[in-house]
Amino acid sequence: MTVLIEIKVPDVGNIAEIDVVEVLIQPGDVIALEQTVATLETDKASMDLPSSAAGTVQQVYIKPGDKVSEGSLIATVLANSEQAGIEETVQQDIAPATTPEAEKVPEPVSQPVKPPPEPTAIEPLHGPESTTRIAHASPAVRLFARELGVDVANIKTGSGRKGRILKDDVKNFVKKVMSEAIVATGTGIPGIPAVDFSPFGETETRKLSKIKRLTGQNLTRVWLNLPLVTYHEEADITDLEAFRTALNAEKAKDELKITGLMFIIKALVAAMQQFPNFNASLSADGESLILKKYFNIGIAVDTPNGLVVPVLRNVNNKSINELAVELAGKSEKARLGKLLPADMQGGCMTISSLGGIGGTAFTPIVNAPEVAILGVTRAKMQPVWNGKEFVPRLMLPLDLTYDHRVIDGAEGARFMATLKQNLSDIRRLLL
Ligand code: CAO
Repeated sequence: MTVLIEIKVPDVGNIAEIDVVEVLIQPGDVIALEQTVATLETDKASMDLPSSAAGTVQQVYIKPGDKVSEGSLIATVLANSEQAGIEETVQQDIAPATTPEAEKVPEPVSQPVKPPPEPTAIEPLHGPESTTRIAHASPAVRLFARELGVDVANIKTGSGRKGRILKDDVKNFVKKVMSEAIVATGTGIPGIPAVDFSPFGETETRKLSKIKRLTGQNLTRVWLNLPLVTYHEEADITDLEAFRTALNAEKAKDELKITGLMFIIKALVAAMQQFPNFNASLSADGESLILKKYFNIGIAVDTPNGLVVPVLRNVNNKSINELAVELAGKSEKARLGKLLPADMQGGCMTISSLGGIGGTAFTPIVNAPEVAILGVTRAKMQPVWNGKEFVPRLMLPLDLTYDHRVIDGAEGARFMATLKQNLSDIRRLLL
């Protein structure tokens, strides 16, 4: 015996209007029990509406774009009562279909539509774009996406009808993310995409030196891990320069000349002695500060193969002349590529001096686990107001970059004020 079954919108909670996104059946279709007949969507969820009977579709009452609510008639299905697995009882409270086609068939019988699976809540959306965007995807596709850890809201366009997201779109999204991850820096930050420069002109590709590659990795790691602040200051080194020139004038022609850097090293160590936080490293867990009782200074040296940082040890116990000889030896070794790993270990703070080249200021990157680095650029004569008049003074620009987890802004400023005083009046180094 055949019966006419009405498929209606089941209880979906107190939702007044549900959008019909897709209708998947038409009159004459033979459908199976639980087969999806339509996809409905609220502003929070998307759901597939399953058929409550197997049989032949007689009439479809909805089209995409319609608004329906609980109890709305979706379709009628002519079913064999055994096939449909239902009791042949007519439900009085359900209005029969009134179309001529419906009138031709035996008395309509209905059965409460089996509720569809729990509506799939749209996952928390990520990114500025996705917060206002509702992804159109069936629960099956959403489930598939969830199994792969994909938030469908992050898939911008689907290849289905009206931009509907299909399984293939999820697969393609995963492929894209995976390929981007390969070029990423390892921090979840997308890498810089490869660019074909050939349309713009001739190019030549040169392999980076090992030093450059390793330095690059280290600098990137520091840049991404440390909250860095750079503070700029100027020291009046007019008197220091006069003293240095006089000292060098006393030296024999073949004797090693002293550059201002040796005084900067000494003045820096004196400031570190006064501010122990600068002679420290943060423990790996970030819970404690390891304070050092020795004063080793790394000096950034420019070599044909890239930047290296030999370390001058126990600077507090060495004279300016001794430091000059040691740095000359180590920078020569560095330029010849003959530094040993031990020559570059154990630094407490680093100086990067570009003064021999030029510059007015720059922002050096801390050589972690050290907590600060001092940058130096070219000293120049400037008019300085002494309270009565402008006088020409030799001013040295200094740049201090520090790890803000360890050094507070005020502490950084005080440290630099002390360094400035030490350089402006080197008699202070005797104190
Ligand atoms: N202001 C004015 N003149 C300066 C100066 C400054 N701040 N610093 C150096 N000079 C002068 C020196 O007095 C010297 O002058 P003379 O030729 O008249 O004697 C000349 O510049 C060259 O000095 P130098 O650079 O050879 O010597 P130094 O002791 O100052 O520096 C070293 C030694 C090894 C630090 C340096 O040679 C070097 O490699 N610097 C580059 C460091 C670098 O690349 N840092 C960048 C790292 S961050 O990416």
